[in-house]
Amino acid sequence: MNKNISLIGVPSDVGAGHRGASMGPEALRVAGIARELKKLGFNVTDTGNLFGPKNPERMTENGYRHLRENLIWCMNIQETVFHEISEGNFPIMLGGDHAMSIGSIAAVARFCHERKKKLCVIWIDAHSDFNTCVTSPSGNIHGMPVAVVAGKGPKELLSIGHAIPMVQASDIYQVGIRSVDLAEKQLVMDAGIVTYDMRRIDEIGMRETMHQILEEVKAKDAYIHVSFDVDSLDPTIAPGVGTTIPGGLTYREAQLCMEMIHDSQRMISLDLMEINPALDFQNGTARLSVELAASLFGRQIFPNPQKPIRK
Ligand SMILES: [Mn+2]
Repeated sequence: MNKNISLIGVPSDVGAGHRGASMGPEALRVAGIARELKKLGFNVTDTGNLFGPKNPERMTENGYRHLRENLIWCMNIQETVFHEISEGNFPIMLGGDHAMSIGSIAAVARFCHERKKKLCVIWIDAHSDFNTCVTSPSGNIHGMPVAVVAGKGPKELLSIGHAIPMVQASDIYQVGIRSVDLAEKQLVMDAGIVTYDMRRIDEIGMRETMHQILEEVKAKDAYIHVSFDVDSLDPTIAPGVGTTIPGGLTYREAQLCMEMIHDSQRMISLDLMEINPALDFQNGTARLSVELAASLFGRQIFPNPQKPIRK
């Protein structure tokens, strides 16, 4: 695994319905993200925060809220993440609302395209984030990034990528889903996104879920980008998010998910998104996110004492 990590703060909430995710990067820093990753032996550089438009709190226009502001943020993110990953660093985006992942995935997809490597995205979220301006009830762009990445969305956002789509829908794996708008559901199924919703996780367990995903990724010999929306976690353990949905991932389910992604040794980039300190209690949601990030970067209860269980 790449030993040089670059933290990239993205203090945006222009894509979200509630204000406050713009304070997420600082909450993650206060919770010790750099310190914990350094403990695991990584060289961590905090590149500071990117600049972008302030939240104008406008109404929806032509099906989108703040399209121009989202576009500027995502273009800046694309440029910086592409620079960092091309320099040989592992980019971690400290979000910020989830629309910003359009920028980071555009960058990582471009990087993989140039190196003739396949990219798979593991999208851990309560929501499918696959709305369009037609299906979205709110016009908030943080409900649309997966659709944009998979080639459906406004031409301005699509143009950030090296190609349309940036990532094939069949290379996007969703974990933790439990809230999908009715019309959005049809789009997700038509697109062919691989969805592990909460019922499927209940039935087969997180170990089998991640085993199936990672075996497919291995068969494709792909790199992995992890886009982690903290609202995938159960609200009882992660209340500091804009859109809490009951019935989410438990602490151990989330941690096992991260541990198994780490063991695959295929992850090249990460988004930590939608932490909203305005809705949190004593920064607990950011601290939990740091714990999970540590698991993604190899923190283990014991230093790999047993071989992983295989069927
Ligand atoms: Mn999301």
